[in-house]
Amino acid sequence: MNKNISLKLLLFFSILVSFTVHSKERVWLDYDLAMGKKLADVDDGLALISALTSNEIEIAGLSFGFGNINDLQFMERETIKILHKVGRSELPSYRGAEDKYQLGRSTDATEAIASALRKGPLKILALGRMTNIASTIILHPELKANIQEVVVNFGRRLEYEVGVGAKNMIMPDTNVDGDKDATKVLIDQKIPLTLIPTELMHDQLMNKQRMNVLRNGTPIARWMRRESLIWKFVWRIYPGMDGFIPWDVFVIGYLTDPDDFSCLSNIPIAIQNLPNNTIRTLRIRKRSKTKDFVVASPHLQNGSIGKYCYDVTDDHLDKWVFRWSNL
Ligand SMILES: [Ca+2]
Repeated sequence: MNKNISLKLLLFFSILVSFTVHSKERVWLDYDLAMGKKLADVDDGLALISALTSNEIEIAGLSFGFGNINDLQFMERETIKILHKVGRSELPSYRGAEDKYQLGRSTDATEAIASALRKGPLKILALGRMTNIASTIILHPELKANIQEVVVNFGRRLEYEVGVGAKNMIMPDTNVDGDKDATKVLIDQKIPLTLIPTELMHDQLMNKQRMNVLRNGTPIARWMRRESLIWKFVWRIYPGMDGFIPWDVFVIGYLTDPDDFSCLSNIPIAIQNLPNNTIRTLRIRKRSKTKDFVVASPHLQNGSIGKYCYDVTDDHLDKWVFRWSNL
């Protein structure tokens, strides 16, 4: 090859590499990992694996706290197991709040998030209760400006709500209900929230067909399927569907495949007390007549301004299943 052409090619590839590196999103991941515990939701596990193996994301740090389960020692152990499986053992993970009464208290998680915020603007994917993020804001209010966006799996429209299945069952937003005060801190402090609600993913199920793709995949894919089988069975019993919604995975997808998402930008978000139409779950036997919901609507007079994503392309979950099957 002529020297001139090689030099030009070299220049082209260095620009390409530098563009790729700089276009990566700097992201903090806070979660409530329960994958591996019997009869517990597996979505945080699937989401964590997805984030750790996505080229589009630069993980600035990991933290966890109570939520799906309250056993933080278990979460620590399972995080280490997952990091090892996907070849990211170098990443530390930090322990956060053990319950909602620790809101405002300093933990390893709050200090690690603060330290990442001091280094520059950061997007936070908050997959569990808002406690760790809210506590960081309470303890280090001067760092608020560096929170570019907090992407969460909760919220609904003020005017109507979309449920799951043929009976349109309305799921409770456990990430809000589990620590309402922490959610309120984020809204009161006008943190830019992006809501990834049930409306967007209500028909995207990890069904038999998708589970079969994992069965024919790599050892990691087969392990992910094995870990998810009991949870799929739980959904078969109640709410009686072939498959489960892998909620938190869509929060990761919002960053890795933004073009798949349809969202309303600059929309007011607030907490409102509305008639309670959510389904009963194993944890919630008694249901109050009204309930606080995080709602988005152009008709809200006050609240913080954020984003409400209401739809995702039909093949979005298939993309994830394909990626997982090749891990
Ligand atoms: Ca979660």
